Amino acid sequence: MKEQHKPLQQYLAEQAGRIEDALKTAIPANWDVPDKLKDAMMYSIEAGGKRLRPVLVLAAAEAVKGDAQASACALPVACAVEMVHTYSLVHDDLPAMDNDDYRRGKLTNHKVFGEAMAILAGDGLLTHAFYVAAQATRQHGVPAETTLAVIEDLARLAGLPGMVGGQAADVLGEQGVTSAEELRSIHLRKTSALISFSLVAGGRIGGADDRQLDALSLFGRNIGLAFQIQDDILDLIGDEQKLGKKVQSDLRQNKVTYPYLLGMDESRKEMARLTAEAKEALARAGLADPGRLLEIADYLMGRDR
Ligand code: GRG
Repeated sequence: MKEQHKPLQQYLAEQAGRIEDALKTAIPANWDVPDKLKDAMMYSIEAGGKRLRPVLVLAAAEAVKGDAQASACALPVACAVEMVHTYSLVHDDLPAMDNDDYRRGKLTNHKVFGEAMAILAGDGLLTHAFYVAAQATRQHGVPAETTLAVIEDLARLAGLPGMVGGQAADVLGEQGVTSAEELRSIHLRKTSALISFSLVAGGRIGGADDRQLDALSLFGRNIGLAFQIQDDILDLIGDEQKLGKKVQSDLRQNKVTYPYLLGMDESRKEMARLTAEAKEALARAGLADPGRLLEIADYLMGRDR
């Protein structure tokens, strides 16, 4: 049976399982690392996120090659992006940023390990991600040129013109964001950049040409924005359920969101428009088997967590 004929939920669960197994051994056992630091890093890694970004790395490699086995050598990069994503959540939850007590249904890292260790766990996850990505070449024979391009993309898209820059713009502009354009610019950096990275990285490892990489990048940018809109909608619905009434704005946490700026209906329309544009770009890119990625784009719009 071809991989794409499996039900999506089964595919997502199996890929998440492969990634979680690989993450368990990501820190070499013979390294001299304080146990507390390792525990703090693994606490957040194992807290059970959706593993969306690493699954996209694997699915993109498979889509380009048209072969479910093609993603084995992309596993180190899949682990690397999940480590970068997890570090961003650990740091985002700190008192100096969002000051959150819960994440992924568990106490946040600093609540369990203290602020200093949470900062270091985030630093450790970010730094180690680059070591892990390099293993694509060291252990899986991915051409060094390809891994170099992937590492360069990761530093850029997780970094200054990407996630870190977007988070800085968000922190600096708090309460000042007034237009959907400004909001889009922040989300493109905070959310889409890492999602787009994941697709392009998988594409590179699968052997995509430049046109296909451009299509994967656009697909990632758009589904990243759509993902963020659905995130905001789910947050708002969650709040309404908790409070038992309609919540008029997202200003409760100084957070300006799509539903706040555009309303629920327009936000849903924008999400559908972005997803349709993403799917069109991908369908035209001449990938060997784009079906699974197209399915994931639809799934993200309807997700409930
Ligand atoms: C601290 C440099 C730095 C950046 C933080 C990721 C981030 C930037 C902030 C977290 C807040 C937020 C709403 C970010 C947008 C991206 C997003 C929706 C993250 C949550 O991703 P999911 O839903 O999380 O994939 P899981 O837990 O499933 O992995």
